[in-house]
Amino acid sequence: MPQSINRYLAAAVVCLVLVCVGLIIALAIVSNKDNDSNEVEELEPCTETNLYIEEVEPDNPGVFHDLTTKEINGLKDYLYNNDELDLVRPSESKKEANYVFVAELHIPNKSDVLAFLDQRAMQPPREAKVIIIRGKPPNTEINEIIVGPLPNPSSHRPLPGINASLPYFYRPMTEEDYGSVTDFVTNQIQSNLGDLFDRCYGTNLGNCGDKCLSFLYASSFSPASSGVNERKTWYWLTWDAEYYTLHPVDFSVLVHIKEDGLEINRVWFSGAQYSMEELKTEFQNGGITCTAENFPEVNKNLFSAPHRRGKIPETGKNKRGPKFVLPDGLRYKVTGKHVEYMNWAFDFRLSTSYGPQLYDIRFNNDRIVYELGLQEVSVFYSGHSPQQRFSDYMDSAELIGPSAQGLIPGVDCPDHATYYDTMHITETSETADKTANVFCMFELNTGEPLRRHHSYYDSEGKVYEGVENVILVLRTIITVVNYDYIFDFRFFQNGVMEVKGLSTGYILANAFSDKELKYGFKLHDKIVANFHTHMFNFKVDLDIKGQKNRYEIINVDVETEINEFSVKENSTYSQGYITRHVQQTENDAAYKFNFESPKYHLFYNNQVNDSFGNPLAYRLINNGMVKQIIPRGHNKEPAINWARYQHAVTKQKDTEAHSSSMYSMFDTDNQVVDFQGFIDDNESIVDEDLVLWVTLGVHHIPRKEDLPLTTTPGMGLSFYLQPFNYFSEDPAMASQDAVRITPKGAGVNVERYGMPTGSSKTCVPQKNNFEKMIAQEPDIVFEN
Ligand SMILES: *[C@@H]1O[C@H](CO)[C@@H](O)[C@H](O)[C@H]1NC(C)=O
Ligand SMILES: *[C@@H]1O[C@H](CO)[C@@H](O)[C@H](O)[C@H]1NC(C)=O
Ligand SMILES: *[C@@H]1O[C@H](CO)[C@@H](O)[C@H](O)[C@H]1NC(C)=O
Ligand SMILES: *[C@@H]1O[C@H](CO)[C@@H](O)[C@H](O)[C@H]1NC(C)=O
Ligand SMILES: *[C@@H]1O[C@H](CO)[C@@H](O)[C@H](O)[C@H]1NC(C)=O
Ligand SMILES: [Cu+2]
Repeated sequence: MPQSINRYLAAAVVCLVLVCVGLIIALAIVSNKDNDSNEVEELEPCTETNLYIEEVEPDNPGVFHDLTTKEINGLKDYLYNNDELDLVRPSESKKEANYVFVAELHIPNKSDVLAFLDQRAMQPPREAKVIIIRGKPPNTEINEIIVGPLPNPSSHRPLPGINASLPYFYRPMTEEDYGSVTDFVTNQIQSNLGDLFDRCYGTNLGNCGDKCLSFLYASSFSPASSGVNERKTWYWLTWDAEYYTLHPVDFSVLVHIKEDGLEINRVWFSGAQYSMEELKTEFQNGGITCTAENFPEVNKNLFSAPHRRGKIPETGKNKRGPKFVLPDGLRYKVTGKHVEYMNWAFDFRLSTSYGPQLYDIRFNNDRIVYELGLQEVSVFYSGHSPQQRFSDYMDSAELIGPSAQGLIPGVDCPDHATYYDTMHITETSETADKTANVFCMFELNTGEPLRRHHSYYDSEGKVYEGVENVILVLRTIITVVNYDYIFDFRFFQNGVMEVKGLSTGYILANAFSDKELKYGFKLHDKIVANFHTHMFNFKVDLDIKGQKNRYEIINVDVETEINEFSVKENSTYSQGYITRHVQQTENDAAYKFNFESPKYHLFYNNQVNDSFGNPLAYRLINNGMVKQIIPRGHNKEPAINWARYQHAVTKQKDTEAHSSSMYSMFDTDNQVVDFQGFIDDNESIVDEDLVLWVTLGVHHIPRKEDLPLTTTPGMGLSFYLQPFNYFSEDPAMASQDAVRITPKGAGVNVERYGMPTGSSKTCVPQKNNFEKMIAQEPDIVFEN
């Protein structure tokens, strides 16, 4: 199966790395063509570029490569032919049955991978991690097993490091929750309360044409909030209009999902809670007074639907914006999912459970990071109504990988990006589900210099030197119900790496009531949107000059000393100075930001110094910190206990592979993955293999401009890994993107290090046939 892409860039991409002025002029000329067609030459794409595109899946996939079709087929043969496992296939009924919830690549133990990569040992066997939900009575449970060797497995064993038998009610959101439970709730509620809906909403949940009320949204009610170890979910009633999270009505239902059936526990209606019978009786006795609300008027001006509206700004009217061109073709190379770009190299994949993961990130062939991956995305809401108040999500319960869908060229990623597909095996995939265009990669000219200095005056030497900041971006975007999260991995030519998260998509609104104003603003006639906090957690397994690393904090302290150079008597002078502290244990390294004491965070191997005695270090810079405001131990806070710290550093263990799990919605009594436990054993972290866990987040108080969609500016969160005395100078000194200008006689000399100035030829981007492609393959954009 062809892995990838650029199917729609006809032969490939084209021209220049940046928005070249010539091109903009050219486009302007092209757009005026009708008027002056005789005078305009036909412009051509700059180059036909060789794309290093993986056309076929590798026969012998590398150690980090996601499962191939051949391996998936072998895995399925093994699983479904194994009597002991006793599994039903995805297309069969899963009611009271055992089935595969997720299967994906199992990364071998780090020591085995490193022996293979660094010491020419054999490649460790390829294996799959399989999560099996065993719903067949009497012994219901959840198991995680490792199956191998692929492509023709012969055995399986429990995944080390977690309880081999997990309680059945821990299971994440399944097809059942979205399908049969929703059907049950809809039928029960409509048959008992249909008259109430007719009276109070002017429609109902049954024969309602295109003006329906539906249970389109659900929030799990964690045992931490319900007080019982049971699987319960709030189902929200909303108008079924674009977009439904902006059209809730003040009605929700708490459903208990038992092993032997479903039960409606509570109904919330118009600011009060009832049992279904109570509400029904009260309505029949005339105790409910209401005037019918109207279904939103659906047209292009509906506040919740993004259609272009408003006066078009005069400037730029009917003109397209700038586009990128690649004058000399791609400057990166992708083989399988292995990337080489300038001095950088890395591998990437999309984990079904956890989303984007990068491995073996090297600069100049020197490993900096062994593994860098998203672990969890959470959002915790506040509110008065129970459906809003208890909406605390750990998105891995929805599976992060399959939440990434086809990216749209030109908006999601620049036109010149290349795209990569993935495959997932979930409870619904009878065959391997290929998902197209889940990653894009592109070079980006940030439009800022990477460095520059301009000495204009004679006295300062008359020299200009600067470098364009051109970086490589690997991007994926996940959509979890209403929210969209853009994740970027950005590689700079000066050895810096950035991990960036941005949020957009629809906010989750709540039906307006005065009681909600404590938590948010009224944004439209019937809705209020409440305060909530988005958080992301990342694993960064740093290997700086080998695996024996230290974590050192540089404190910036303040001294006030006598100023013997002042003419004033007893004058003092205050200034900062630095002190260096190697962190000894995992508890020392669990970091909570304090504005009063500025710090640098360094990671290095104490055995590798430069000639001045400095360790060759990398530094963490976290520009996306957030404060966890829920007190420790309260309600669902333990489920994201990684958020207690802006970062933490633990000793690497294969059994501590991830900071979170897809069970974290329901497992608060006995967390399957308890990140705090990684720290609590308080192991030494001096000269050990260290893993850094970084939390990013943002407090979001929605405002009217979050309608219809939340916009990205101001929502960017990122952390950087920056070399700190690691190189002897800026490693981007080697970049050919530099310019140096010096005086030459009466004129100037422009040194471009062999690169043409770009003005020799005017060219346009390659034609993009994305729209033709999606006409033929619509499932790139929408489920079929
Ligand atoms: C991998 O490491 C875990 C934990 O140290 C251990 O239990 C397991 O046996 C190892 N597996 C292999 C294949 O070496
Ligand atoms: C494993 O899970 C079972 C319930 O399924 C529980 O009784 C047991 O205490 C758990 N063991 C550990 C070590 O957490
Ligand atoms: C300077 O410090 C000395 C010793 O503490 C003190 O005696 C003197 O009064 C101070 N002078 C002024 C101007 O504060
Ligand atoms: C590197 O420098 C540190 C002091 O910064 C010193 O403790 C260490 O022994 C040095 N390592 C080597 C291999 O010289
Ligand atoms: C962690 O270990 C260090 C060194 O043994 C000790 O000083 C510190 O008190 C321990 N912290 C906790 C919370 O146990
Ligand atoms: Cu938000």
